[in-house]
Amino acid sequence: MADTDTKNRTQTVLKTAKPPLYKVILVNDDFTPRDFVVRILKAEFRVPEAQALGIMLTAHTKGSCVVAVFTKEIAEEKSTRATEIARDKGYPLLFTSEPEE
Ligand code: TYC
Repeated sequence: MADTDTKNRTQTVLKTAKPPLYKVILVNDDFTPRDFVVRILKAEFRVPEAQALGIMLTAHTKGSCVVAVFTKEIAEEKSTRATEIARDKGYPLLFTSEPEE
């Protein structure tokens, strides 16, 4: 009888809420040396050399380039920190963050 019990039962399906993601964007300028941009991408975003070079060149030619995607807090922290390191060295280099579509 237990095997053929067809009574409706309520089932709760738990879904994990995904946090909204934010892009960190590298903005081009005319003053920051290319090798400094590559160095900061490697040091602060753990991007390998070849990829750092590609990101830097894309920002250089197109005006900006997405570096990586993180949760909001991490994206903001990382862009602020990388921008501050550049400021300390006297460069106008800018990292911003914005929500991913
Ligand atoms: N445009 C800079 C130069 O010619 C290099 C550069 C690249 C600066 C990317 C910022 O996001 C940047 N020295």
